[in-house]
Amino acid sequence: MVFTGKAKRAPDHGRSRERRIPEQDSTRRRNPGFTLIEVLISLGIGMVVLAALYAVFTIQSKNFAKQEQIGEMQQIARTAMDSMAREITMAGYDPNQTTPANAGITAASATSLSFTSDLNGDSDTADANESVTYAFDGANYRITRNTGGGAQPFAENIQGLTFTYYDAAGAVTATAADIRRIQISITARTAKPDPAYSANNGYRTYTLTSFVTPRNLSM
Ligand SMILES: [Ca+2]
Repeated sequence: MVFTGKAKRAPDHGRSRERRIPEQDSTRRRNPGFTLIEVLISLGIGMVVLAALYAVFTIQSKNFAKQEQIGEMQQIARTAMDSMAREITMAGYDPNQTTPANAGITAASATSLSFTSDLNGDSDTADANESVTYAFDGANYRITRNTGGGAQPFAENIQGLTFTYYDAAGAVTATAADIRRIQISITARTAKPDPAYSANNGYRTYTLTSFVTPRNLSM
């Protein structure tokens, strides 16, 4: 009987525990989720974070586009300078001295240079690329190259091209026959204006200067 009595009490303890669980559930029901204000605040914070991320992305995107434009501009200037300097170095090349082609500089101004060479050594300057004119086309922002078939675009997005000529004594000269050394100055500009850049109507520029001494001109 004693055992039975204890046995009856044990289930009682079990019931009292079972009663606590529903009490805990009812406590949870008092906080069923987020209130409207909490949701609105969370959304507001989310929007602020998104706006900040978008701002950072926009700045980086603009910066990348700017760097890309600057890189392209510098590349154009360097390529144009390399190519021009290499060809101008050949001005006056006249290998057949028995019957010379009389190659040399034929016209020289601040924005244009014409020269001849006898590249194939047949005593004339009438073959391909033997008579060349480089000129600045300011209206179209480009350098043109003319080998007899008309001026062709040589480099685009160019804001300036300046030739300066020096004689054997190192003095500036305008006489074609006296020219021994040529200074080439190319100013390239970005393909598109940047609204964030106030100078020069938004076009950034890059200037390259190089000296060429065509050794055949002294002969
Ligand atoms: Ca020739």
